[in-house]
Amino acid sequence: MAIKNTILPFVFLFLIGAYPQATTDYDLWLSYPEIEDENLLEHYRSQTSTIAFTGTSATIQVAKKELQMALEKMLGKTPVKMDTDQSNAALVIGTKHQLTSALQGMLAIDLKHLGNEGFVLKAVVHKEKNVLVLSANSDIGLLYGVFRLLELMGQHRPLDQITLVDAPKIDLRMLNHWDNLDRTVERGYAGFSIWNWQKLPEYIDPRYLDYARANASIGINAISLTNVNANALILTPIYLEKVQALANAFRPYGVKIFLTARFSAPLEIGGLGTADPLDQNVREWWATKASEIYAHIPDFGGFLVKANSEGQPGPQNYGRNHVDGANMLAKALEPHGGRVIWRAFVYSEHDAEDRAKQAYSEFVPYDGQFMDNVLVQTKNGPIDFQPREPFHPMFGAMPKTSQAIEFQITQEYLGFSTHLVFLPKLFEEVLDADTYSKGEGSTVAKAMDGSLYDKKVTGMVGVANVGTDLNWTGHPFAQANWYGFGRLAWDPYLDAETIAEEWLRLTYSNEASFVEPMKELLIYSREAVVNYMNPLGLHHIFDTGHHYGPGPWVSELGRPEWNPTYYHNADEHGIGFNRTSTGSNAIAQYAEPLRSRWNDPSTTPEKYLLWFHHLPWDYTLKDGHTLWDGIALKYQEGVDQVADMIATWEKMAPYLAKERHHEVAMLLQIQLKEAKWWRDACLMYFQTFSKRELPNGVEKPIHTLEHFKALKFPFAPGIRPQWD
Ligand code: BDP
Repeated sequence: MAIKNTILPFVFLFLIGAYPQATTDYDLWLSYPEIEDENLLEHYRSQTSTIAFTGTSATIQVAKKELQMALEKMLGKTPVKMDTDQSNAALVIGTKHQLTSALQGMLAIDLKHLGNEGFVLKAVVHKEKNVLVLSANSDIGLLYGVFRLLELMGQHRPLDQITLVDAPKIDLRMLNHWDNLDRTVERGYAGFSIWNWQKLPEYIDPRYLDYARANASIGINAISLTNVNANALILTPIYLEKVQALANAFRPYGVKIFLTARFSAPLEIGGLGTADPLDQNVREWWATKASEIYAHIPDFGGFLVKANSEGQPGPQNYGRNHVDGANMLAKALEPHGGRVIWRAFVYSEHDAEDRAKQAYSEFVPYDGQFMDNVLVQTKNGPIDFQPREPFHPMFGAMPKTSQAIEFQITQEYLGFSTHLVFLPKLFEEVLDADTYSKGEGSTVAKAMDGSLYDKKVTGMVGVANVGTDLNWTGHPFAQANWYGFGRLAWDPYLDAETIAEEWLRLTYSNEASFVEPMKELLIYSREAVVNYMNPLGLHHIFDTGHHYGPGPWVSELGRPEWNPTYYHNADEHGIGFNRTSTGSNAIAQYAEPLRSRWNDPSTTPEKYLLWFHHLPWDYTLKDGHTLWDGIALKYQEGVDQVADMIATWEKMAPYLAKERHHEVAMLLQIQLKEAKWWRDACLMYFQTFSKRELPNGVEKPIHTLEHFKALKFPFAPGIRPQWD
């Protein structure tokens, strides 16, 4: 009894002490903290003192609820009331046709250019009063506008002079979940899949709605639910009912559902003897399947397909090609307005060609042959979501094909959910890269948004990093990567700094003395991980299978291109992959002047040096160091940058609750330990070839190379249960 009495209050205090912190992380960038600045409060209160918000659709109800909740939290105002009387309102929200003609006139903006998803937010003076008008062509445009208004307020931005006209530049802004039906997540580091298939369709986890809210708040309008290494069961009636329930839940938020289609589904669940795309029965089977899906989900987005890639079935199993496969599915979806997203992530162990060249070689000749409702989805770089890769040469090289660019938000090759790495910096680098495909200024962003070549449909895709973890993404700062992906998919010309600032202000604090140093930290966090994992263009030197930690020595895997030794080619003469005209000639897949520039190490940016060149250990870098010293110093720089991150974070303690601060502090310590692991393991291994001492300034390793080689992680998270 006595024991109970002393422990219980302690447990209780612990719970109430810990819970608010946890819920804050759950709230993502939508926590809407109370505004304390009196002037700002007054400004926002008067600008929202009376609200006219017209409309009753499910989307409008969602928008109203969000507005109400956020204003009550930020302005401490209860309750926030809304009606439809625009004559006296301080904030007027309505589609173009719902606005009074006086207000329509005052907007003086042709809403036609906003399309179906854009919005305008404008401060006008109406009847001698400041009125804020939010308008759009559709309810979903209004929902996006409401979120943006709230985000501006969350960042303490003034509204009295505002004229913000904004519309997404990319049609399909999509997350790909790599979630399996057993709820494991391939390359997922934030717990299990948030899709609770067993309780669906009846049970709609409130988390689904928060997930949809978060996506809508950054403009994400499509998701594929299941792993690209697909299971055909998702297309069976019992699962389609569950998918329908999710589609119904997400519809008000403007989020469309796609499913991954296993190419061999007609065999596995259809009872057919073949999945040959030119077989009439197969074609009919898919057409019937498409109709069945649309009967459940009238606005179904379509299929995402990984075919003839890493052992997945595909048209080539039947002597057909990617066009045959993609167009067969496209035909089945066409009558319903659906799309096929066909992945270009292909490489073959039977092809001795440089893996970096294979997708281009295979797909570019098909330009112009895909149906209009097909998008070819291509990873940002030619290998596989490495910390740094040059852009994929397919961007800009298929003018007659709709293309989607695929980024990985989950950090398979970037330290899982333990390392703080701000990925918008990586995304920005790729989007800003000049392909020169139509002369100077032909950036990847322009190739993607249809401004360079007329595209039927445009897309940007991110492999999701969310799971059942209380904070969604494992690392609280990994939320910034979800946020930043959405913002860039909406506008691929945004810069990473702007995004970092927005996210920091919304998630943590508006204090300049917090925002400025933390923004700097976020920006260099990406270069830090490149430095301590894969400096100077090194790539794919991760330990095998799980990709956790370094494994540059791995050389015995079944497929040559799964071995790190294939990529770094270290030997006594030097290191790097010769992709020049004297090597694999991958540079020929890039337009001039890149081709010539990257053919010569002296004109290749050093960040890509060993991607394109095999160079001697004493090759002289731009700063005068030998290549060996330069590599070693980069590894050390990466470690030092993590130490700097820790020092900066220490100083941030006053700005956030203790538990929240401590959580990130602990994660940063793991990051430091792992950065040193990368440095020491890679340098000791490469040293066996370079036979050179570590330069001054590089810490001496405390373990042996054998120690690192012997490390095994059979239970590392995110690994595929089996390669089928
Ligand atoms: C690789 C992952 C693997 C994925 C594959 C893909 O290791 O799990 O299935 O990409 O994108 O990076 O299909």
